[in-house]
Amino acid sequence: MKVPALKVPARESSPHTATRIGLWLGIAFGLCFVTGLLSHYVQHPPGWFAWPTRPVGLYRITQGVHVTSGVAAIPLLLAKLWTVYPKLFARPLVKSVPHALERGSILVLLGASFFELVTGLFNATQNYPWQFFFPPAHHAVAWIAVGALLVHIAVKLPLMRTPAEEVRLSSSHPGKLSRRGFLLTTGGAAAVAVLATAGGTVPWLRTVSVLGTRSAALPVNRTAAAAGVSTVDSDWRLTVGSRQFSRPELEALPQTTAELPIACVEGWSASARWTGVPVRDLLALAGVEPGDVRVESLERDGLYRASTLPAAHARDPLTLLALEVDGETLSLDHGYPCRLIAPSRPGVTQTKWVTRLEVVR
Ligand SMILES: Nc1nc2c(c(=O)[nH]1)N[C@H]1C(S)=C(S)[C@@H](COP(=O)(O)O)O[C@H]1N2
Ligand SMILES: [Mo]
Repeated sequence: MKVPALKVPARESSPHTATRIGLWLGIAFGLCFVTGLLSHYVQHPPGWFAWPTRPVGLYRITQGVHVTSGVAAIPLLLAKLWTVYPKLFARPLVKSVPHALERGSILVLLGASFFELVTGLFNATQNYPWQFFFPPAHHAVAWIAVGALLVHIAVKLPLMRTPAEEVRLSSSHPGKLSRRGFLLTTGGAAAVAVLATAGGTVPWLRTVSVLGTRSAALPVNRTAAAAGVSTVDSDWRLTVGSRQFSRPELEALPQTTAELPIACVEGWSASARWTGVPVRDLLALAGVEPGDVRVESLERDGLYRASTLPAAHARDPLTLLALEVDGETLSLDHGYPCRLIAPSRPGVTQTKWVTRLEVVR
């Protein structure tokens, strides 16, 4: 349909602004989706997936991008909605098949996007109302959102190439929002999002440092008390294959010290200087060939009581069974008597209170 171009008053939000925001939103969604998928595959690696052990802060970077792009997408999505909302209620509701597709895709896209951004935000603020349900749901709905986004873009692409149409749609906005007012709205929403993730959460949560909190100390994710590891018996031993090591025996082995981050999936990360025995040395001492290594903790039944170290990480000389952090014996909360710390791994897999290493494959 050919529509004559209309003059857009200078104060009105221009199609240029709407397209710009759409583009930024697309970039934020793209970054968030790709880094989210990476995080999913790192935690549940399919056979074809290999995650490098270097740089040591790789997961810290990808997950930081994931959480930041997700938080940034919230005000961008609201801004995008603001620029197009009259269209959402335009009649007739359905004009043609492509039009119905476009409307349907927008509805799905909006629902899925809000679900992702809101549940993600809750998770980033260390709220766990979805303890068991969150990761698979967040992952599945991401695919739905991306599917709807692709349909939306495919249907919209011919339209985007017709400036007249864009101008007509945009100039029908009744709000007569100035560019300045619009930017203020977007900025205000961004500030709210940032406050909700960082400042707003700190007073509610005693035990953890959250996204945006620049605390020098290393946060504790799950305390020993919460994990039910209140004391460690003096007869504690680390079992590696058929060998057993007491803590003094581990201390007597050659130690490696490395600066490595803990990068929690929820977005916070902190670097520390860890000292301990490389896992590959322990496997060698026990006479077992390195492979994927199951790491078990003293914890009875927590979600993260055990993890599996991929073979590449098990072989890496910086993958440690740490005994000390920043020159001090590990505290019980940080995983005493020993905890796993490996380069470029999600925090959930940095198992604390380790009791057994077993090559599983
Ligand atoms: N056994 C055990 N280890 C665990 C966890 C857990 O719940 N149980 N939480 C993990 C998570 S989610 C993170 S982010 C890191 C945090 O380590 P920290 O508490 O020493 O900072 O520990 C990991 N190790
Ligand atoms: Mo975590």
